[in-house]
Amino acid sequence: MKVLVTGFEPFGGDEINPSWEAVKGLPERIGTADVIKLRLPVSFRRCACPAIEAIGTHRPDAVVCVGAAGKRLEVTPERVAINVMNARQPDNDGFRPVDLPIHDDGPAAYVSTLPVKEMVACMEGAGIPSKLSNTAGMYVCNTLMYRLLDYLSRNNSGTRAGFIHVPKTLAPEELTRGLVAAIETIITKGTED
Ligand code: PCA
Repeated sequence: MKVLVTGFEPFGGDEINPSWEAVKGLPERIGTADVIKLRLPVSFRRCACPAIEAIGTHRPDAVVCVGAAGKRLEVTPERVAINVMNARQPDNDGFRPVDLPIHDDGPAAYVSTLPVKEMVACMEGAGIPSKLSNTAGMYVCNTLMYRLLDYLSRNNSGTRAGFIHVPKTLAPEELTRGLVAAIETIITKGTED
């Protein structure tokens, strides 16, 4: 089994992005799965391309994308991505979309194909504050989740995918522990029904 895990480069003038710090700290293997790590640009237009390329190269069983959510206090698996781009601040390419669709002919939303509720329970069990989130926002993280689920559904792929937002309030080691717990759940539990 293989799991592709992505984090983001810094944005908004920050020196680091806790999502990449957390992903970087993951072991090369979790349970029976090989872990492939990838750092993505904070760019509406470019964020999904390296991930889609890595899916083609590695054929992972699951893709777990991770991003930072400044105002949150828990590690939050996302339930859904919506077909909207709306930004208060420009991305790292200087692009600031307002109320634009991600895909003109795409569905309004895609639901995570990861077992999000079990992931929350497992992280809580590991002592990491966690909560299910019903919105991934309308910035680059939502676009990445939408684009990947769109790509996987259009290609009839059995690969499961979803997104986890991490807070800035927890140490990177704690975030990494949370991700390990979430990935263990994905490996053992399969898709939420
Ligand atoms: N967080 C942003 C984009 C990159 C990141 O780490 C977001 O929530 O959309």
